[in-house]
Amino acid sequence: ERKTKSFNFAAYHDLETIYAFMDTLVASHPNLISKVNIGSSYENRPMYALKFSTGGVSRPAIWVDAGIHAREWVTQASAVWIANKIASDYGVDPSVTSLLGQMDIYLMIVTNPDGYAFTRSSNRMWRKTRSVNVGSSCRGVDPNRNWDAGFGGPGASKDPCSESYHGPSANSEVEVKNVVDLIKGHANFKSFISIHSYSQLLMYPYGYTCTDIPDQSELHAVGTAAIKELTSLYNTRYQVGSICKIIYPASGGSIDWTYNIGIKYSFAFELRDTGLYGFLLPANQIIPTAEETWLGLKNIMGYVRDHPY
Ligand code: PAY
Ligand code: ZN
Repeated sequence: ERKTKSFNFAAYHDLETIYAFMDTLVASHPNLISKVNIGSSYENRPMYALKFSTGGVSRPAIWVDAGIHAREWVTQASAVWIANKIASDYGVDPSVTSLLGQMDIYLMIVTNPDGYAFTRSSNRMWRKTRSVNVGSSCRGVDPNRNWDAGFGGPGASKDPCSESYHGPSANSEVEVKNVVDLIKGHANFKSFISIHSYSQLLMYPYGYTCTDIPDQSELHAVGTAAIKELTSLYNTRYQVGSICKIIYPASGGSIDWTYNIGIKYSFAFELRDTGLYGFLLPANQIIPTAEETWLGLKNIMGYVRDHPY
């Protein structure tokens, strides 16, 4: 309690500090939060999800991840703030309380720990994993081109030196495989939300094709309602649409895979800004970004809770 209160949410932190924050948060909310080790990264760093649960057995659940792209620092930083917010709002905010009365939330703050460590130590603009590519001196695979959905299709590169290199095969990246295994093993996720930056977008599938999904009109309405909440706080403008239509064709993305395995409420956020600072968003925007994002997220989560399927 004392330590989370002194944590500086308005700063970017290294991996060790984020992991220490998670331990402190779990220790101060032992009946609500546990740390789930879903496996290790390529360079052998542990990958942790925070599980928020008030009990039950394999309750319907919502997945939220941040930082699958290493350089998108406001996403990991916002996820830290959001973890703390969920913990402190449980029992206080009726919508969080009722959500956690029925569902579990899994929050993975640093989905690409090797890449994140590399952005801190060597190259602030690193996006990919850090795996070695056979036959190339370029390292890393784009972990958002490596999922088994339209793998190797439009908007992905077969060049290991490209920022959007899809990798040798779907799930070749252990970081992706670890999440895939957790999702499949759990088998009761109702929503999967991946947090990226930047561009101020709320997107739904597909990325690998501009063909509409069967649930297009519902997801568009859910997204539009969520963005209305998000924008209400600081007037940050967002657009809503499919990945393919509002940003660009991108195959092998996480939410296309989760949608195709039956997780209807699959969304991806692109947080602030629209390019002025881009990935280098000043730290004084972390808390406002996290606050507004949380309003959008909470709106989606409430909808998911109220629309079981
Ligand atoms: O799932 O968010 C998605 C697909 C679209 C993103 C992607 O390329 O994976 C969009 C980019 C991202 O967040 O990685 C947008 C940023 C600004 C970029 O690097 O181009
Ligand atoms: Zn990204």
